[in-house]
Amino acid sequence: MRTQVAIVGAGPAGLVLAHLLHLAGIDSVMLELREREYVERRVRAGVLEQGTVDLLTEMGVADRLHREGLVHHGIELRFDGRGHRIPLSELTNGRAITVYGQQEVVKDLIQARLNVSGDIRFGVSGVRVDGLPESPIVHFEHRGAKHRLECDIIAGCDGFHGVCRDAIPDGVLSVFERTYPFAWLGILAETPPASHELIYAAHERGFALQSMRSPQVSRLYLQCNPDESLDTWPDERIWQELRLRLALDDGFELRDGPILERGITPMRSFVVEPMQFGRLFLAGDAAHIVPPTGAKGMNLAIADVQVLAKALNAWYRDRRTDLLDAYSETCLRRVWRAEHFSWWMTTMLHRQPDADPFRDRLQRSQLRYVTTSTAAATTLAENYVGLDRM
Ligand code: RFL
Ligand code: PHB
Repeated sequence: MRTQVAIVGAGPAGLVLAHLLHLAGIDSVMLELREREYVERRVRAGVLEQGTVDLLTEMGVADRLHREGLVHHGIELRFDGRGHRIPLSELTNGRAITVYGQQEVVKDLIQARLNVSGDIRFGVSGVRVDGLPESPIVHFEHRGAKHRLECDIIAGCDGFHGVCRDAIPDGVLSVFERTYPFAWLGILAETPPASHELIYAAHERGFALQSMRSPQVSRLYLQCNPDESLDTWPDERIWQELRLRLALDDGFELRDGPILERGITPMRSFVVEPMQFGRLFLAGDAAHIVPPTGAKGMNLAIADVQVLAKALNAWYRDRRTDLLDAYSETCLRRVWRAEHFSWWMTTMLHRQPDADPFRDRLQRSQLRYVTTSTAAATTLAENYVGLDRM
């Protein structure tokens, strides 16, 4: 079997890449470990930058996104019992974010691939990358048969726990990493969001976030310990803790409802450099992770493949290698900006487990500054809505 680009992983990065290549007349085969139903149900990110929405719109895969997505022009930072709105659009020449679940983006993209008879194989196993750096081959098993896929390029879009990054020989990659001494407990609940904008709350009991998926469904998060088990978080405890951390001096009502989904996510910052090795290109979580506080992970994954698709197009069409050669460098500029922003938001909003009065004072000062200085709020706003692409 042969294709031009073998794409490993059908998350946002792999799916957007496959579709962009299709639009440029480049063939791909996409290999996904999980079954379609699993991928489409995986609850994760929810915030799309303006640039992500613009790209999906240009690609012709955003009809439902425009019908059902919730456009937000501001977010709230809440601390000391008071809320402070950051007017994102006012501070960024009218840019906005759209709240639309990652699994909805994934569903729309899978449908778009299938509509044009794109080759996506779900439920593959034993994916193995061979022939690097210059003659890439992907071996895999699918529905009981072994396959060998020859290709010009491999796009490693297989997330943090994938196999592509590990196919790069020792000594090639530099790893930059931080783990945080806390995690997020996330729930999806059938209850209307208590506020129509996202609320990021810094509280002495820990961080809390109110987000949403629709006018009827809330997405809520609580800072917890990384080694905690969901068993220690019965529904009543989750709602009580959310109410305490999101409380306002002049009253805030959070109505509970059936919890549809729950999970605990550890928090880390992680980057490998470079993001390419010969004909293998890493994109999205396969190359970098950000803590979710800045809402950047899915957006970065999509921005990477936007760069990769453009570079591959120049290579196939004009035999130009400059954009492919510069892939890693181009992506890493955006990646490191998002790494900094996500680390900064995380540090400003979370409680450190080892109480340190000096750090507490710095944190409080930073929160006051961001919510009272237009210059500081603009820094937050322009990073949150996303910097210009490419
Ligand atoms: P994905 O989505 O992990 O997709 C990788 C795909 O590869 C498959 N795979 C393999 N396939 C074949 N062979 C193998 N050996 C394979 N190993 C793995 C996997 O099954 C999967 O389908 O990576 P991608 O495409 O790079 O996309 C990255 C995003 O998913 C991720 O960054 C975001 O979800 C992060 N994130 C957020 N990002 C945002 O932009 N905005 C947010 O608001 C936001 N909130 C979040 C988040 C992530 C969270 N969790 C659960 C990690 C909130 C949370 C709680
Ligand atoms: C979400 O809605 O899942 C969400 C929103 C904002 C974040 C992270 C996750 O920073």
